[in-house]
Amino acid sequence: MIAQVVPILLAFGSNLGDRSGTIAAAQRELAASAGIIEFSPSPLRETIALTLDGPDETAPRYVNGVARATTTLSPHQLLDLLQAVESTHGRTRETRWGDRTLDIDLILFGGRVVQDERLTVPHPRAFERDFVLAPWIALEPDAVLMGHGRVADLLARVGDTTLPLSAETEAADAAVRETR
Ligand code: A4P
Ligand code: MG
Repeated sequence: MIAQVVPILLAFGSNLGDRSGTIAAAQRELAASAGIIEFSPSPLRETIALTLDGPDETAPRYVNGVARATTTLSPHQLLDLLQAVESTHGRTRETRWGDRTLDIDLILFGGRVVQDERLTVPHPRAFERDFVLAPWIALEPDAVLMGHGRVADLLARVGDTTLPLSAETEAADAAVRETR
């Protein structure tokens, strides 16, 4: 049987350590993984931490990006792979929406709807998050989020507070990289 190749959208976030280096390494690992065929990452953006109490300017800023890919994996096999890559990069889970070295979310899995105790796809909060929508539109200007419409319209509605990576961000991440 020939495995079906499904287009997916992944979202990456990091606000601890070498944020941009961690995301780039995770993307290289995923692109080279069995069951991942094509892989195209978006530019990265610097974003204000969204916590359970709302945006927190005092929390470490995130670096966020998305990637388009195609896969022959099932949604749950893909989630296992994403969580394995998160673990490789020191992801721990203490607080929901807490600071993290690496978070990888599955935003879309073809046109599939998945709803069980481990996985909700399409990602239920992507439509209201500038840190997902802004890098996505940079990669795919005509993107549509299943169930919510054009990404450009969604981003206009929520407002874009994301920034391009600054020289300071790149320098701070590089400084962490050198201490490894
Ligand atoms: N899970 C269910 N559906 C999915 C999916 N579509 N993709 C389950 C990935 N995982 C999914 O996730 C908790 C559980 O969600 C997983 O075990 C998986 O089975 P987690 O990564 O352990 O915890 P989390 O990320 O803290 O929780 P949650 O609710 O997924 O958080 P979000 O919605 O991902 O938000 N601020 C900025 N600026 N940038 C960010 O990237 N990210 C978050 C996390 C909060 N604030 C942020 C950012
Ligand atoms: Mg997550």
